[in-house]
Amino acid sequence: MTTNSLQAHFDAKIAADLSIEAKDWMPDAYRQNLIRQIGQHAHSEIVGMLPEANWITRAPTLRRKAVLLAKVQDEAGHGLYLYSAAETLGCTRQDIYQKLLNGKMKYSSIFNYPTLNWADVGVIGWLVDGAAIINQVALCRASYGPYARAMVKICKEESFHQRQGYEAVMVLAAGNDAQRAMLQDAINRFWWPTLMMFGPNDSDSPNSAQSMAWKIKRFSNDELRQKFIDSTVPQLEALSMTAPDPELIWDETTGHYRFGEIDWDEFYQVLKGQGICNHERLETRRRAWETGSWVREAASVHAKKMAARKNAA
Ligand code: BYC
Repeated sequence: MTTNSLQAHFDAKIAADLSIEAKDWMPDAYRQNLIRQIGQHAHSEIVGMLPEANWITRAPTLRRKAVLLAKVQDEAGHGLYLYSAAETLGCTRQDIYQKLLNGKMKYSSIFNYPTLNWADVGVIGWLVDGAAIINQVALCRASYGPYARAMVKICKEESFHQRQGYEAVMVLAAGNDAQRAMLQDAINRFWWPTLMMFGPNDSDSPNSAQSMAWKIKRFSNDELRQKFIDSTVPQLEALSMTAPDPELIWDETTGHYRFGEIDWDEFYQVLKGQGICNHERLETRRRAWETGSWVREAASVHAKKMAARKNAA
């Protein structure tokens, strides 16, 4: 088949909403765009373990500790499904992981903010996992099959994470003045960074148009951000808490909340590595890579021995 007919076949599958699978022909730009997005997504899961893991040793009860441990382990699992999905596109896990460690690939900006108190853990589950679900439910219909299928399992677990986060903040909201103040403080610090998770406004998003044409993204950054705000503000009100946005108001005519301008300077500073925790997050991952070298070495020796035994049999 000529490149033109392969391209026509690919375009027809996208138009018909059929999945593109690993062995199918695909344009190189589609492949590279997916490696970029899936890789960034995988790195986000792995770096995203760190802010909450900070509280495992200080969880207020044994039950909270067990739940938090399980949640953080789930995030590691999400990273592994996503690295596997990226590998189906022909890149190696080692290569894209090195690109995380040397700063050539991004991870979600949200994980460059510190977790200062216990309420932050509940707020991450509720707001950050809540935002992730809105984004990821749409990705369950991404045109690339291995990415879409990984998303289905991830979304099931993220729903549980969001529920546990909301349950934790409900307890604080029903607590004493100090607990309610701690919760409000956590919401104040995480509200805007959570809105930034959806990426730049559509007019400033260089990848969106092509990703939507390829049906990798089904909704734009602004559409998903609006969906998140519309579904989250009633939850905020149910807690008798407020968002740190004086312009947040229900608009009868559009049937959506209107909200203030995001601080895009802050967003781009964080992307450039100037956020509060960028340095610490990458250093932690680099240290884990170095101190874990013996595990990789032992695993590869074991794999070689097993292969030799199989060949000899
Ligand atoms: N942070 O053209 P755009 C989780 C980058 S973890 C950092 O709109 P695109 C969890 C973007 O990559 C799950 N970078 O890009 C884990 C691009 O840069 P490059 C987190 C961002 O790809 C543990 C540039 O800005 N979810 O749930 O069309 C505990 C221009 O943007 C961000 C995902 O990773 C950002 N916020 O759309 C708890 C979702 N926003 O690559 C929870 C998967 C934008 O050109 N990713 N950039 O150098 C996506 O859905 C899309 O990649 C985005 C951006 C919506 C984020």
